[in-house]
Amino acid sequence: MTYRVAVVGATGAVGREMLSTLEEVDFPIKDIYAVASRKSLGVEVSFANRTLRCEDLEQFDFSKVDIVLMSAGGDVSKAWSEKIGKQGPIVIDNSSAWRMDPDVPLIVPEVNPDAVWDCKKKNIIANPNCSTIQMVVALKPLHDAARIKRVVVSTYQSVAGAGKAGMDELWDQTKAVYGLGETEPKKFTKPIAFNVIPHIDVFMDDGQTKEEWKMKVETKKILDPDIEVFATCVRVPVFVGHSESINVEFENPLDEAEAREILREAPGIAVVDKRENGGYVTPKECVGEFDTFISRLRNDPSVPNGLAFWCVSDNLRKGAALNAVQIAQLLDERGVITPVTA
Ligand code: 11C
Repeated sequence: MTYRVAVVGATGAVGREMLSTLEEVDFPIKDIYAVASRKSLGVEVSFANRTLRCEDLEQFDFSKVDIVLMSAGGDVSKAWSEKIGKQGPIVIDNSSAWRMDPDVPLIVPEVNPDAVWDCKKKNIIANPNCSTIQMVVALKPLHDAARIKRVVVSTYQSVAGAGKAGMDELWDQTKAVYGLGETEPKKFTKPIAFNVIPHIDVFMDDGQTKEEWKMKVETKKILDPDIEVFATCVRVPVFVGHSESINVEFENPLDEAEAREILREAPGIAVVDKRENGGYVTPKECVGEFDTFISRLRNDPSVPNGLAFWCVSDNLRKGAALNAVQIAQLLDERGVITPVTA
């Protein structure tokens, strides 16, 4: 079985990662199309050893594809995903537009693959927020073992989460320290170079930010509505790779040694936890990797059945493009779509 795939938002950081990840995992592709807004018409992007010319989203005939990987932002997705789904293909959308829609499954393949069948109502599957994805990959096997009651998480999120503009701003402000480049914050609210900013996405009425809210509601939808999550999300001057300090309170006892063994066996996870200088993973080392890395595992004796760990992942890969491509692989493995070209 081979599929006709369109990547919408193909010129963006995640769109390009989607194309390279499709190639890397050797997704069975019959035809591939790069689609973008009119201003990117004709822009060339690479796929395997080919060059694709971007086609105009407004003019593209979506009835000729089976799967659409969409990374064009929430507004474009709101305007287009449902219309595209009605033309036949399944849209795997990377924005927050559809995540909490009860008729749209929110999927991390290691955690809730069976939800894939729920995509038929709108032909849309939502890709979760990057900071949620890496956390639930780590929480799922632990929840199966000892039932999680509550999670307290603090994030250290890279500027790649804010797109190319975020990466450019860190680069420019860093150069400005040496007298080159701009210092003025544009994408972020305060200088990001040599600083940390405890604010991602908009503020909500209760004082939490939307990024913090997303970690809570998305974890409930993907993993278990009974799990309580409290998040503090922070932007740090790292180009790519989100890190998280996660504290978990379980219903039942789970020793750190048991947890380590469970995580070692779990899909999509690599445990690097040596309790010596450098025996842990930092975001720099996870760039380009597919796994979510777990380090610094230890019992947390300050609460009953507490466990703490450090969790790092490439936010453009597992946090976005790779998870979307793994959802496409799930559609293939489970036979959810039958391509016309089969
Ligand atoms: C960030 N997590 O690091 C965000 C980026 O809801 O898909 C992704 C936002 C989203 O800024």
